[in-house]
Amino acid sequence: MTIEQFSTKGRLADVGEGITADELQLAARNHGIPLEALRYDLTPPGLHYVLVHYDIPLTNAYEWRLTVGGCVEQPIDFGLTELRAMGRQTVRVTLECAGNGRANLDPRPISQPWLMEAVGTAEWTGVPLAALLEAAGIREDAVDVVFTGADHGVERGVEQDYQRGLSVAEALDSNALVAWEMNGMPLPPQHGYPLRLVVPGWYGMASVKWLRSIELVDKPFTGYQNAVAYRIRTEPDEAGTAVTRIEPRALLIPPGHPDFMSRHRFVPAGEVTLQGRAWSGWAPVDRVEISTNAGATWQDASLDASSNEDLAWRSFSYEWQATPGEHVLTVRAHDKSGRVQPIEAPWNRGGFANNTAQRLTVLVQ
Ligand SMILES: Nc1nc2c(c(=O)[nH]1)N[C@H]1C(S)=C(S)[C@@H](COP(=O)(O)O)O[C@H]1N2
Ligand SMILES: [Mo]
Repeated sequence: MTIEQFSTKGRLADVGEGITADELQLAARNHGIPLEALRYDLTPPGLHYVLVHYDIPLTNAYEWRLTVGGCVEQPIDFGLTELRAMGRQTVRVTLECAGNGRANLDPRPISQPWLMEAVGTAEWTGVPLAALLEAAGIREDAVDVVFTGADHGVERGVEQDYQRGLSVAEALDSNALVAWEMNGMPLPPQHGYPLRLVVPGWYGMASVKWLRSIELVDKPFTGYQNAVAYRIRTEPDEAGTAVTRIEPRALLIPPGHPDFMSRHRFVPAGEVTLQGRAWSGWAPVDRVEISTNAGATWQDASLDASSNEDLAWRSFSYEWQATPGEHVLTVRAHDKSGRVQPIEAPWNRGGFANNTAQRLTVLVQ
């Protein structure tokens, strides 16, 4: 075997081709939120979605060093104790994988086969990234900031550390945090123990886990995860556009009870309170619409005002008079920037940023 053998372009499933063993292997490692766990304001860490490109590294908080270097006045490195002494801020953030929705696309991009469950909301505690950059002193020639994790692997024939870049302006203005706690506890291994970046509003790929280095560079960063992966393309060889912030999405907590195999829902007739969560990385969600007849007519759901914090999800609810028979429930989110979730989002080769509306078929008895 040679590394070159793995340097294939992203593949699309053939017509009628089912989930492959490679996709199943990814799906068994990288799990989504069980949709009923949308009931928690804060996702308990074991129920938060997980996405790991390579292996979860074995790490130790006592020995951990984070270096800040490159185009800075004074390179610094920090241990966990020093970072804790720099300040402490807690931010509620909804993270979503950029590949959420991919497995429902036709043709299906072969990769982690998310349906719509690659989301979770946590309170992350750490020090603002801006404070670390200011401590090191950003030099005039700095253009991008490169974040490197401790995990290492091969992706389409390219051996690499997991790395992502942000522009200096994005790094300073995004309220990003270098976090050591999730929901008041040390980060679990799969979520980046002992230290990770959290970039509120951005798709998950920006929030580098097992963060060991922050390097300011004087040219636009062209690493794999910025320039090759995470680009919206319709043709394999085009440069495409960068995946950045989270598009608006609403998800219903599936009502009633499920069939084990198909997860088809059974709901007793009468008054049913439909509930769910809606979020957007561009601006807070300010409206959620719901349809109980497959999109023929729409009503406004009521939004919970108390959860309208930052860019974290908001809960919504709607009282439905459920009549016997089969019904298709669907929801769509609007945000304060004027973005509206589409019923069907346009296709792209990576299956990125696809916020096609959820459709949930229920049998009312
Ligand atoms: N070091 C490192 N950071 C990473 C990843 C990774 O594979 N390695 N995956 C990214 C992707 S694609 C996503 S969606 C989020 C997932 O974060 P979570 O597993 O804490 O939900 O982590 C991001 N940060
Ligand atoms: Mo992701």
